[in-house]
Formats: sequence, structure tokens, C-alpha cells
Amino acid sequence: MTSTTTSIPVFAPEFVFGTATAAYQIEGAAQEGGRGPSIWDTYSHTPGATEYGDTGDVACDHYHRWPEDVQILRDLGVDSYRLSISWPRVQPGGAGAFNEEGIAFYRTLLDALRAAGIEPVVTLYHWDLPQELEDAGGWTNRDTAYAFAEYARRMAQELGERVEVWTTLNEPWCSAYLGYASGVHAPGRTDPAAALAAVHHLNLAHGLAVRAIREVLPQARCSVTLNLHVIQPEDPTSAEDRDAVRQIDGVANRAFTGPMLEGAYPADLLADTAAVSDWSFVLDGDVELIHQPLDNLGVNYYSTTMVRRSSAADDTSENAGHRASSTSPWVGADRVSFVQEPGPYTAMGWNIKPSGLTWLLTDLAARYPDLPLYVTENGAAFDDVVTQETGADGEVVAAVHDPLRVAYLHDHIAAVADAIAAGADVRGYYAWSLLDNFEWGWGYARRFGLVRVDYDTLERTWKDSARWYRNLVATRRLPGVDEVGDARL
Ligand code: PNW
Repeated sequence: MTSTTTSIPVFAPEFVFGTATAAYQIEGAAQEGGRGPSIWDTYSHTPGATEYGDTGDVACDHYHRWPEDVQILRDLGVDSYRLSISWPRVQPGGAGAFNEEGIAFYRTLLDALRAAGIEPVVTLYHWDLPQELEDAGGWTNRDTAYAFAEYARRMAQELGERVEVWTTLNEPWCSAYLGYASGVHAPGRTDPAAALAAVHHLNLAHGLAVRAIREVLPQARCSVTLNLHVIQPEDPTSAEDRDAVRQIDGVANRAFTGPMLEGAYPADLLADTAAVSDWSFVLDGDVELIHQPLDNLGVNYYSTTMVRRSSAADDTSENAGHRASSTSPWVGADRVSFVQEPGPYTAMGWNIKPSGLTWLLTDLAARYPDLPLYVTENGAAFDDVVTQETGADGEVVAAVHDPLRVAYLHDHIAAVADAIAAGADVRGYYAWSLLDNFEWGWGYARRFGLVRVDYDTLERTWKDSARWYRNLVATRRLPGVDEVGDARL
């Protein structure tokens, strides 16, 4: 899986370059504008749950500073911006009354993006479940899937004139397994059987929501974003290790792609997890409902995973969260061990392997040849350093030289170009993230932004990576890692 790029990749004018964020990670204003509490408010306020006890109460204060952030997007020149709607901001209890003030916030933001020539791509669920729904069982409760579909329907009615591309869920793997099995994400539960029920009800929520959106907006383009794991055997010649890959692929990837894209849960997944659950929460007709035709698939890619077969699991953490968990996210995989891969690593401890992205995109293209693909997230956290420098006019300006992030983006965008050259129908790439933001269990201690946020002043500062990305978007030609452009903003 080495890169085959020999010349400088050039992207077609219609290829979409964007940046991505999520509501809880940037908005703040957790108690303003009629917003209700979500599971991430509750979780982040639980002592010990997040690094330094950080919460999203203020985050990047995007709720108030969105005009500045739209201006940054405009200056970056991106074609598109991927954002999420905070469900508890528009429907505080997750069922029942909607909050007009919350809906108006998104209407105004979407209008500003359109006025700036930036296409908004909206995700309906990026992990901020209304707390009232969690109190009734959250994703373990089938009713949550129906509540989600009603929320999706209402958003389609309210925002349909402003949004063409609708994404139901972001990374249901994280919601189900990190939220309900390993407990390193909200709601922090450690019940493997509950996690499997959550998998199914998230899948069902997706199918019901796509159907509801299309009932309101027949022309809508519907999508889901998955964090598909690229899994390799420690020893490719070992049938045992290859079987460990099959098992982790089942619980991580095919638990979602099976019903969503192929209309069935994989038999081997049901067998592997039989001791945990009888899957009796899957009712007649559910998989047909989940299997809605999609207009595209979003994939988030950061790193790769390596496994081997073992007599007992000896490391199941896979760097999945801030809080050490005694419970594995890998439900049913008691005899799989996760192997530390060679570096280099990002500040998350995730190994850097651009060729994994080429592999993932070409594998998906082979399996689903008619499904356009978008990389909906890719990026890296590094320990950025701010320096004070003298600008062209003699004034002192803050700078962030982040050559490691530039190299990461360069190599992964080259990997996308390799996949396209190999015939994959990849239509766009969204850098994670526009801004440094609340990195879930890691709070503000991990920075993924192209633009730095000073959490004392909330000031935004362009990193070199932002200038480098602007250069790429403007020229459609992959710049070298030392080409950051010269104009200071
Ligand atoms: C994704 N894991 O999260 C999310 O979609 C973003 O909100 C997040 O900021 C970004 O990636 C960076 O972490 C993940 O443990 C969180 O494998 C954890 C995992 C994967 C993705």
C-alpha cells in the first residue's frame, strides 16, 4: 500500500474541497437560545470524564462568533462547509416542542454560507442526544429512532430550501460502542448488550430519517458518514489473524454497511456476538427500512488498525478516549488483541498511514461502484506552538507553524488522488477541522484546527496549514508541503 503518485495531482473544478465541524464541539452557548441539555453536557460535567474537566459550555463560542467563522471560510475559499445541527437546540426535549429560536440560528447561518458561495452540508446527529431521550434509554430504546425521524422531518421542512445534502448520522460506531460499551464517550455506559441495541437503533434511525427527509424533499441528496476501520492482520499469512480482521470488520464496519448498504446484518456478526445478545431488537421489516438508497457515502479517516488472534484480549483501548475503560468497545471480540502499529503518530497517538485511505476508498468503490464517496473528515492533532512575529508592516502578529499538519494533509489528499486515479468515484474532501475545538473526552487538550482558537480570548489565528489549504483550494493543484502562500490575513 505505497503511494503511487508520481506527478502533482490536479483536482477537477467540480471536486469539492471543504472543512468540517460539529455543533457541540464549536457552538458553546449551551444554556442560551432555548437549548436543552444533551448527553454531552451531562457527560462533560461528570467529574473525571474529560481531560481537565473541560466542557462544551463555551467551546469556540461559534454561536455568537459565527459571522467571523463564515468570513474565515470565505477567505479560505472552500466550496463547502460540513456542519451539524444541535438536536437539543432545535428540539430541547428530543420529542415534542421545537424551539423556533434554535431553528432561526441555523436558518441565519445557512443563509450567510449561501451568500458567501459556500455549500452547506448538514449532519443531523453528531452525538449530542437530548438528555431527556437518554433518560428514557437513549439509543437502547427503539423510540429514539422514531424521535430522530420526526426531528429529521421537521428540519427538512424548516431548512429544506437552504440545504441540498443531508447526512443522517456521524460515526454511529462512536455513538454505539464508545457511548454504551467502553463508556469513554457520552452517555458513558459500559454495557456491551446495550451497545448492540444502540447499533441497531442508530441504523433504524438512519433509515427512518432518510425516508422522512425524502417525503418532504424528494430532490434531497441523502447520506450517512461512517468511520470505517481499515484493519490489517499482524501476520498476513496467519489464518487466525485474518479471522480476527474478519471479526473486527464485522463489529466495526459491516454492522453498519450491512443493513444500510446491503440490506442485511452479517451472519458472522450475529454469531460472534451471540453470547452478548440475541439481537431480538431487530424486528421484521427493520433491515428493509434501514436499506434506503443513498446518494453518497461519507467516510471519516484518520488512521489504521492492526489486530491478531489471541487467547484473551490484552489491549482493547485502541486510544479510543481520554478515560481508561475496563470495558472493551469491541463487543464479542474477546480473543482479539490490538497491535501497536509503527509510527509516526499524531498527538492522539494514532499512527499516520495515508495509504490506508487509498485502500479504503478503492475497496468501497469496488464493493459499491454506484455510490459516490466523500471524505467527510480527515486531519490531525499536533502540539501546535504559537510564535510572535513581525509582519510586513512591522506589526507583531501571532503565527502557528504546523508543518506536521501540512504534511499530514498533503499526504492524505495525495492518497485521495491515488484512489481517484485508480477509478474510485470520490467527489470531495473535508478537512477536520475548520477550528481547534472541543475534542470530546480530550477537551481542549487536542487541537485539530486549520485555524487556532485561543480559549482565553477566543481569538482565531490562521495556522500555516490554513494558508496551505487555501492555496490548494484556489489552484486545485496539490501544493508542496513548503507552499503556504504569502498573503497574511
Ligand atoms: C471523529 N476513535 O471522532 C469525530 O467525527 C470528530 O467529531 C472528532 O473530533 C474527530 O474524529 C477527531 O477525533 C472520533 O476512538 C473519535 O476511533 C474517536 C475515534 C474515532 C473518531
